[in-house]
Amino acid sequence: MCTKLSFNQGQPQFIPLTTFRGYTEQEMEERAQQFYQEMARRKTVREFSSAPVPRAVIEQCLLTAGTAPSGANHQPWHFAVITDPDLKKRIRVEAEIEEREFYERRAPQEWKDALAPLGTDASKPFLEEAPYLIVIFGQKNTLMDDGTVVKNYYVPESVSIATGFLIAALHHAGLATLTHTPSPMGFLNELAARPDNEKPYILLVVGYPAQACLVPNIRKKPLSDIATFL
Ligand code: IYR
Repeated sequence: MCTKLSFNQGQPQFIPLTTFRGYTEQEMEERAQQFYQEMARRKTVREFSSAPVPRAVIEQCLLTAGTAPSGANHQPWHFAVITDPDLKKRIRVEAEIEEREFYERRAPQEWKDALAPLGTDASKPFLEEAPYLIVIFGQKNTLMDDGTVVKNYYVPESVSIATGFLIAALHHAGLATLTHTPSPMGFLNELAARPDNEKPYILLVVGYPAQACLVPNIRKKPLSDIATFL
């Protein structure tokens, strides 16, 4: 079971929405464009500096992730924040075992071809080099204060939204990330000491880019390819 939480208990209670901010149409366009530019600068990084990152920044970004919407507001996520060098090494060892299996045996050629432009392989030195590894777990259920077990809803969706918030927050704060998905990643439950009702979704590698860091020359799709207006 996961840690005890009390949330959403009892009858609906409504309070005035005081936090919403409206803007003029021009302001909205400017803000939308500025935020796009800010987010479009973000690149997934695979070469990290080992320079330390202030824990306060990570904590603040995790709080931002925790503001994400979730099924029934159950907030079915847990962020295991790993800085211990021995633990990082063990995670690297386990991840590389899975990755070697993936690249040498499990992955069909079509998948390997799709990954070719990214230049990825089974070697994952960043798991030791980056100052922070954040393992993002989804919780199938939650243990309430009164001892009852409450089922959670839309867990993958909720965890994915929170992860998006976290990536955006870390980028905004001036940090680089890598969304890493060793597969299968069940070994992370044991290494991060998380219970069986939790499933690891993503291992987020966080830090500064290495000096002279290179990234793949890839592009995002244009609007016409990603949206239709009906
Ligand atoms: N998990 C592997 C393979 C991999 C898969 C996808 I889909 C990517 O976008 C990138 C990598 C790895 O981390 O190398």
